[in-house]
This record gives sequence, C-alpha cells and structure tokens, in this order.
Amino acid sequence: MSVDGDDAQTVSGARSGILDEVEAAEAALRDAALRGRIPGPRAADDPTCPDKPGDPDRDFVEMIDADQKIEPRDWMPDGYRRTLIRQIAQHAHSEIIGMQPEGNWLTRAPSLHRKAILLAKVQDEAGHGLYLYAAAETLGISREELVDLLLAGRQKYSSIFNYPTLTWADVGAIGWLVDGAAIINQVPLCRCSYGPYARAMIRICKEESFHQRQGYEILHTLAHGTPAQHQMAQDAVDRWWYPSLAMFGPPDADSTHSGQSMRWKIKRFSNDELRQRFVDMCVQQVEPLGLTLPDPELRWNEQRQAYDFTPPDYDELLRVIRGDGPCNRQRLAHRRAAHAAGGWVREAARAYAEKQAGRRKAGDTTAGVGVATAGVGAPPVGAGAG
Ligand code: FAQ
Repeated sequence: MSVDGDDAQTVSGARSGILDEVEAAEAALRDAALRGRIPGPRAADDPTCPDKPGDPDRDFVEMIDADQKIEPRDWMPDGYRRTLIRQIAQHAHSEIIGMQPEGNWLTRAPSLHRKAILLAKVQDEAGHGLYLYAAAETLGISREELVDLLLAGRQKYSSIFNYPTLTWADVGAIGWLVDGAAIINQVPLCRCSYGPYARAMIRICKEESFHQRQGYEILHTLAHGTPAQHQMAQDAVDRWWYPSLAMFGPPDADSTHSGQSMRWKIKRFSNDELRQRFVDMCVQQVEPLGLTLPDPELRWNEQRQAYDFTPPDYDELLRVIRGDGPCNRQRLAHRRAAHAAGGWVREAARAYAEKQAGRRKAGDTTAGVGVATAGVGAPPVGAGAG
C-alpha cells in the first residue's frame, strides 16, 4: 500500500511547505547576487584595495546586517571561519558516517524496488558529504585534513548515527524522523551568511525532502500491513524518537555556540526553536501513519500555540557525543577500514590528475575536461539545484 488520499496530503503539504522555503531562500540568494554587493570586507593591509582604508570588522558586520553573503575571498574574523569549519565539517562527516545505518539494509531490502530506492538515497548522502567538504575547503582547509580529523576522533559527527538499525522499519524511521529533523535544521541554513554553505544547502534540502518522503512511505506501508508489520513500525518509531529530538543539540541554556552563531547569521534559529518545530510537524504526520509518538506528555498548548513534549535525555546525548553510544566504536572502525581500503582509488586519482596537469603544461587544451567539482565555491547562485 502506498501513501494516498488525505495521508498523502498531510505529508505532501509539509513537504511542499519546506520546498517553498527552500525556493524562497534560493530566490533571495539570486536577488542578493543581482543587487550587487557592498564591497566585501578586506583586511586593513590588503594591497588589492588601496583606496579603502579598512575597518574590516565594521565592513564584515555591515555585510551581515545587510543580509549579504560572505564569500571565500572576503576578510572574516578568525572565529567566524573556525565556527564554519567546525560546523560544516561536522555536517559533512555526519552525511558520510550516516550512510552506515541504512547501508546496513542494502543487501536485505525486502524487494528489488526498495533496494534501488535505498541505494539512491544512500548515494545521495555521499553526494551531500562531498558538497559540504567542498564548501569547507573554501575556508582554507583541505578535505584530507578534515577526513584525518574525523578518523582521529578529533571532529564530531551527529549523535544520531551511533544508534543501530535493528529492522527494516528502522530504514523508514530514519527517513521520516532523521531526515525530517535534518530538514527542519537545514532549511534555515539555506539562508546562512556564508555563501558556499548556503548554496550547498539549497541542493541538499531538495534531496532531503525526497528522503523524508521515502521513509514515510515505508512506515506507512508497514503500519497498514499485518499486525506484526505494524508493531515493527511502532517499535522503530519508539526507538528513534528521542535520539531524533537530541539531534538538535543541547538545550539553548547549554548551547555553547548558538548565541554567536546566530549573531553571525550562521544559525537562524536556536536548538530549542527548531526542536519545537520538529515536534509540531511530527504530531501532524504521525496520525495518518496510524502510529503514536512515545511521549505521554505530548499535548497541545493553547497559550504557546505549540505542543508540549518530554525533552530527550541530554545526559545520554553527551555520552553519545563523547563516544559512548551503542555504535560509536563500530562506526569509526568501519569508516577507518573503508578509508584504508579506498587508498588505491585516491592514489589512482592523484596519478591521473598529475598526468592531466603534465599534458596541460605541454599545451594540450583538452586535458582535464570533464573533471568537475561541486562548484559551491563561487557565485552566481543556485545553478543545477533539484
Ligand atoms: N551530535 O553549541 P551547540 C543528516 C555538539 S545530517 C553531535 O549547540 P552548534 C543527514 C556541537 O558540535 C545531521 N554533536 O553547537 C542524514 C558542540 O560541540 P563542540 C547533521 C553535537 O554547532 C540523514 C557542542 O555539542 N546535521 O542527518 C550534537 O551551535 C539520514 C555544543 O552544541 C548538521 O550537522 C549532535 N546532535 O549546534 C544523513 C547540521 N549537537 O564543537 C544520513 C549542521 C550538538 O563545541 C541519513 N549543524 N553537538 O565540541 C548544526 O546545525 C549545528 O552544528 C547543531 C549544533 C545544531 C548540530
């Protein structure tokens, strides 16, 4: 059974609302580029801009206040650069490590059709990781360095990917809840003040919206199947609900970076604001599934115009972030092994690049054609999304 009638409207309504927000962010990016920019902030001693005695701090704040994008060649405070590298790297690593829980079901998907869809989805996550590493590279750090930091356990990835996928229904719960949380968190990042990150997020959000839909459809099918299938779907939702709520990070009062990141317009909403949005969206969507959310305290609060809910266990979140979740060791060990096994591919790519560079030097203009990157580093905006 597929999602149809009113049920389809519930999930499609939320989906098109999300896509509308992404389209609006994309249009705003285009407008900002067409409007022309205030000359970007330059370091005070920048020789390319002698007639602009610099107050780079002031210019930077002016650009942010005017909702213009900071681009890679603009001067930026060290803290802004460090924060972006930290967040974008953590985001990229999450996409790559996040392939493992669902990848675990590729060989056991219940039909060829399901397998093909899941394969495409897992492959999309790899693509997201690559756009994000490319965006981070525009800040002056290489992908190799970032990968080394991940493998050495010195950079984080999202807590959510340290939980196991025990049944096929978990693949549905990840799509609906984990991708759903990712979208709620990431749509505002399409308006992030750093151009390359904002542009990467436009494309990622469009794809995440399809991911959420596919997870919802898996759960809907199971929930309307046999009693055993229904129970499997409910059990998956029960296990993934609180870890999904924890994805939004610590509560605002304990969030180290939110205040400054919001002033810099990297983050547009606080952790708790986004968590609330997610809860309100899920309450709407769970009903057509015929399932329930595992929270007896969940109820509409007329005064707040939002649902009250039980927060996740933040001590558990801290334990998982520090490396003590159910699958942390397994996830990193698997990534390290995959990285080592892929050494020959990197070696071959390096040899190919060197050969092409040699040919270009020798005057061959066709050398290297067709070798493209994600192109997130430069305006104009919004190309090729969808
Ligand atoms: N897990 O001060 P805050 C996906 C850390 S992608 C681990 O509030 P911030 C797609 C935080 O880094 C999912 N660590 O931090 C997919 C900081 O540590 P530090 C990933 C966490 O940055 C779907 C400390 O706690 N999405 O799912 C977590 O302002 C399906 C204090 O926290 C992104 O990365 C956590 N949950 O806000 C793929 C989105 N929460 O560095 C496959 C971009 C917090 O000081 C399958 N990132 N920490 O040692 C963000 O929006 C933000 O970085 C937050 C955290 C909201 C995650």
